[in-house]
This record gives sequence, C-alpha cells and structure tokens, in this order.
Amino acid sequence: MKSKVPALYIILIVVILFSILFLNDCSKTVNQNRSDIYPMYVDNNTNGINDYFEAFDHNTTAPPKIASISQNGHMMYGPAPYNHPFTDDNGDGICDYAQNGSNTWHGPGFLDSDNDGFCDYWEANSPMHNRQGGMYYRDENNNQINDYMEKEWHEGYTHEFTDNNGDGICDYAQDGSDTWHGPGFVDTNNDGICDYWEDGGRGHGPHNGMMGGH
Ligand SMILES: [Ca+2]
Ligand SMILES: [Ca+2]
Ligand SMILES: [Ca+2]
Ligand SMILES: [Ca+2]
Repeated sequence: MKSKVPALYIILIVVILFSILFLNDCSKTVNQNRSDIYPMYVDNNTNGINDYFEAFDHNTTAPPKIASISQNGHMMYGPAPYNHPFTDDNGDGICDYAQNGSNTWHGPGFLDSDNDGFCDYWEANSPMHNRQGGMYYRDENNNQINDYMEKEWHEGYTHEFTDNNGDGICDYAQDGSDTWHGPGFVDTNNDGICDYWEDGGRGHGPHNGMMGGH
C-alpha cells in the first residue's frame, strides 16, 4: 500500500503537467484567432497614428491606385486592393485610402472569402459580420463611406461630428488615430482606447513590418 502513494503523486504531477501544456496550447490558439480581427491598430513608433496607415507599412512594389472619385470638390479614393502602395496626396503622412471612410484594407486580419474586395467582417451576409471588434462598417446610403463616420449616424459618440475639411467624413476618423467611430467600442479602463486595440486586445496586431499580401 505504501508504494502506491508516491505512484499516485507521480500520476497527479504528470496530469498537472499535461494540463498546463494543454492550456498553453489553447491560449496560443486564442492568440492566433485574435490576429484575425480587422481592422488592427498598432503604434510602435508612438506618434498616435496607426502604423498600418503610415508609409513604412505599405508595399512599394504594388500596382498604383486603381480608382479615384471626386466628392464635394475633394479627391476621394474608392476601395483599394489590400496590396496597394502608400498614397498621400494631402501630404499628412497618412495613407489617403485610410482617410476616405471606405472599407479599404490597412493591416493584417483582412479576410475576403468571396473575393469582392470587402472584408468578411464588414459583409452583412458573412458569419464574420459584426465580429470585427473595434470598428463597425455599414453603408446604407451607398456612397462607399462608412455611415458611422458620416454626420447622420454620428450621434451619441464620445465626440461631436467634426468636419473642418468639409468632405463629409468626421476628421477624427481621418487622423489615423484610434478614435472610435461606431458601436462595439469597449473601454473598461477608461483610457479612451478601445480594449480591442490595446496591447493584448483582439485587434492589436503583431507588427510584421511591411504588409504586402495575405
Ligand atoms: Ca504610428
Ligand atoms: Ca494622407
Ligand atoms: Ca455611407
Ligand atoms: Ca472630414
């Protein structure tokens, strides 16, 4: 009987070790799933601008912009391919495709299973819809601008609709920051940054340097 006691302890330790290893594997899986959230926000150079909107994170070998439309006298760009070059006609250091209120890709996590140029997280008929965590997209007035960045849908947010450049898009959605524009904003520690975009959050992406493809 005495010899069974250490044996039981050994079995118990082995079970605990296996549990720890199994749980670690699970957390790794969760972290990988977190990287699927779109759009992502990361600011390693701490200038308040999403690194994925800045020049160094773009693919310089990509083909030039594919579409442009004019709205209210301002040059606007339609949705660009995820693999687009840095485009900055207004010279503010932020890619113009990230400033036009469109669904244009800027960072990892872009999923487009039906290949129509819209991220699955922003398509109503996709199971990924409304799971994007951090920023929602809708375009009921069909002008290729996220309604949540337009005046009509802007009420009730943490700031007033502000449009000093008069292009119909809230300027806070055009400054490359993590400013909230739409439902789904969660800020448990009240620091003004969406939990999804904080370090360890679902939308805080790994910084992989230049992002040029899937
Ligand atoms: Ca930055
Ligand atoms: Ca710009
Ligand atoms: Ca719209
Ligand atoms: Ca504006």
